[in-house]
Amino acid sequence: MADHLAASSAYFQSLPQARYEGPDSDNDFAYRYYDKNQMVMGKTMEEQLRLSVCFWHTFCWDGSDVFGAGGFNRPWHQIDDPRTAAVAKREAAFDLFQRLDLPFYSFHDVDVMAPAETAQDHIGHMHEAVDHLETLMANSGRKLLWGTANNFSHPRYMAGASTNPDPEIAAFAGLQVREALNATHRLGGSNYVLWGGREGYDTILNTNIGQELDQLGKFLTLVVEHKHKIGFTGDILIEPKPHEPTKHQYDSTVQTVHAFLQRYGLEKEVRVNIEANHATLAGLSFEHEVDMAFALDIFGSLDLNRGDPQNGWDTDQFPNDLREITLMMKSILAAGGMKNGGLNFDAKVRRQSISAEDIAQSHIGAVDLIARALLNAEAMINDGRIDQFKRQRYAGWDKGIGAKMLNGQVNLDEIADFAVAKNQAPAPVSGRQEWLENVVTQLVK
Ligand code: XUL
Ligand code: CO
Repeated sequence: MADHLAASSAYFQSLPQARYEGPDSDNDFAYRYYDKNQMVMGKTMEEQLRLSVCFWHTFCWDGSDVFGAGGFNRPWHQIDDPRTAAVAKREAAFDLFQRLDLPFYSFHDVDVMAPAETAQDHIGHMHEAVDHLETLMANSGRKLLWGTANNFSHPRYMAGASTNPDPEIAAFAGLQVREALNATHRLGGSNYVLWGGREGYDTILNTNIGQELDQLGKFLTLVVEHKHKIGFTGDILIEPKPHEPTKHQYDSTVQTVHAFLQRYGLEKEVRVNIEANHATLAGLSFEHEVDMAFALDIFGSLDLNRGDPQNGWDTDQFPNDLREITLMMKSILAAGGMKNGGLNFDAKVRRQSISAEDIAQSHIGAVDLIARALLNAEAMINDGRIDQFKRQRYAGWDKGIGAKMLNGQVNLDEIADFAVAKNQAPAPVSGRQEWLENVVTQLVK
């Protein structure tokens, strides 16, 4: 065991410190574009991007999939005593955060603590973990982007957490959320996330949908009340996903989440954490979900992992599509930038990428991609052609009959009378999609 402990602390030590070396660097561990101090639209890159490493894929996953065992053999997984193993994992994690020099991290309760079956043990092990995290954060200067409770992995949640037919299971979920929210508050987290992995159904034959929606709405109301009770000033975020592991998940898209929040009077209290691959699974683009969240004023934060175009499941891959991420970054910059949110890598290396170097290089490559996307987005805003075209396209609504319609100053008869008085068919105008796509191609570098 002493060997595994020593190996855990040494696991990332062979990796050099990642730092900015510019586009001409030939160092695989250097940033070519992410210069954390470079100013972009009034903030440093570090402040604009608020990049975050996740605990679960990076330090908890052992490489297993539904067909086979894991081959990562991380040393902290070889330690027999679960509480010592949790200490070793947390220490290795903070070593990596510093080697990558990324400012934030994110966790589920069960990622950072020793496993617990009973409520008492859950509380005890979680407090032990939070004490340690507090020290590690103070010593390293790293910050918490968000915390969450894993209310989907344990078999007790197979029929849901707050949407479970058994209220005692919902109460256990309540315990986990209270502890995770208290921990997030204590650690100065910017957000608290709820992803309802089992809050849906596998078949309607055994599911009372109306009842489950009310349970979910009530549970979320209690979470919001608790946030105010303890004085947590970060945002509560729901992470939409249409399905997987359930056949259907209630929080399926940004728009369905918004409608749900409105139904339970929570639309001013809860925002969304949008994940790229979840948008793909819903048959939507990442930019669509981001723009929709801004349009509905519920944008919160982002999980940046992509899917695979040939696979219909959540592959959680690091982003590599510069065009897609540029358009997404442009929406964020245009809306005034991140507030409490950030860019979280809810992403994992492939099962064959078994080394510490793979973990480092997956992050370094994705960070550089995002930095390039940020610079492209700035160029796109300064270029102005796309925004100018969009403004021009809707200019008719600023005056005359358009403004009256929007402001509710005319009824349907008056609109119809206006059309009759005009006495001519309105002329169609080109939407210029190809030209707009050409502009994007010119600016994505
Ligand atoms: C699952 C997923 C989760 C959430 C946090 O698809 O994205 O990891 O981000 O529970
Ligand atoms: Co996610």
